[in-house]
Amino acid sequence: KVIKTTVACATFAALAVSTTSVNAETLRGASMFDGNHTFTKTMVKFGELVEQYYDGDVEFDLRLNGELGVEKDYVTFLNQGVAIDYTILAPSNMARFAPSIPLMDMPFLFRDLDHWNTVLSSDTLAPLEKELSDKADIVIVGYAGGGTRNLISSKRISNMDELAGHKMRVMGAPIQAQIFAAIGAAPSAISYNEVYNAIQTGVVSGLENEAASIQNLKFYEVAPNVTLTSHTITVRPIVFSGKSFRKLPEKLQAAIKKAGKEAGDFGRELETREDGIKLKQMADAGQIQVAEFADREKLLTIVKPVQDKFAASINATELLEAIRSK
Ligand code: MAV
Repeated sequence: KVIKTTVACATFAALAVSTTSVNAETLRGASMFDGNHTFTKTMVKFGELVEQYYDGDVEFDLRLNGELGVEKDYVTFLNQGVAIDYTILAPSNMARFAPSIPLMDMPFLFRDLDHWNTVLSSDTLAPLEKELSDKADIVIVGYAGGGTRNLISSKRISNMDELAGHKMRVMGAPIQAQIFAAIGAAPSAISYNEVYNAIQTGVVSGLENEAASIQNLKFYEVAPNVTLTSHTITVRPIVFSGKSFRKLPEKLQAAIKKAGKEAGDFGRELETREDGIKLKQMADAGQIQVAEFADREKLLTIVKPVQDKFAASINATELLEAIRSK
C-alpha cells in the first residue's frame, strides 16, 4: 500500500508525506485557511482515516489558504464534479443549489451546545441531506463545526440601539440576511474573500463569525470589537462531490463514509474545545475587545417568526419543530 498526502502550503510542509505510486486514486480537497484552522485539521484527519480504513492506494491533495477560492466556489466545483472532490463548508453557502439546506446553520437554531450535539448525533437532519444529494449532487459524509458565531465590528455594539442600522456582511443564503435585518442591522451578502477589504474601505462595518476563523484570517485587524450575541453554533458538513464519489471503488466509498463520520466527531470536539480559548487568546493579546449584548433574549423573540416563515417556505415546518423539540 502506498500513501501520498500532499498539503500545499509552505507553513504546513512539515506534515506532508510524499511517496510515489502509480495507480492510486487522488482526492483533492480545499480549505480557505492555513494549517492551524480546525477545518484544515479536520480534513487532514479525514485523509489519514481514509488511508487507515482503505486497503488500496489513495492519495490526498489538500489545497490551503483559499488557493482554490472560497466556499461559494467550492460548492459549484462539487456540484459539477470539477477541481475538488471534498471540503468542509457552511450550509448557507450552498443555498443556490439546495434552498432548504441553510436551515442547518440558521442563526438562533440551537439553544446551546448540548442541543446542537443532540441534533447532530441523531438523524434529524437526514431530509436536508437527501435534498442536498438530490438537487446538488453533494454527499454529506460527516459533521464538523461547533464554533459559536458572534458579531465582529469596527465600532462597539452592545445593545439594540447600537445594532440599529449596523452595516454588516452576511453569508449568501437569503435567510441569513432576513434574520439580521429583522434584528435591526443592515446586512449585505459579500463574498468571504472580500470582507476584510469591505470593512477596511468602510463598505460595511463588520461581519459575524466564529473565533477560529476570526483568528485565522485576522479580521480583528479591521474589526476589533466582538459582541457576544452567540447567535449561531456552526454546523459544517464534510462534503463530497457525488460525481467523484460514484467513480470510486466501493471499498473506498465505505472508507470515506466511516472516516467522514469520525473526522466530523474529531473536528467538533476540537472546535468546541478551542472556541473559548481562541477568543481569550485574541482578547489577551489586545486584538479584540469583547462586549456582552444586553438584549439577547429580545433577539430570540424577534427571530422566531422569521425562522418559522422560512421553514414554511421550504416545507420544513415539521423538521424545524423536530429540531426545536430535541
Ligand atoms: C467561517 O469562516 C466558516 O464558518 C465558514 O464555513 C464560512 O463560510 C465563513 O465563516 C463565512 O462566514 O462565510
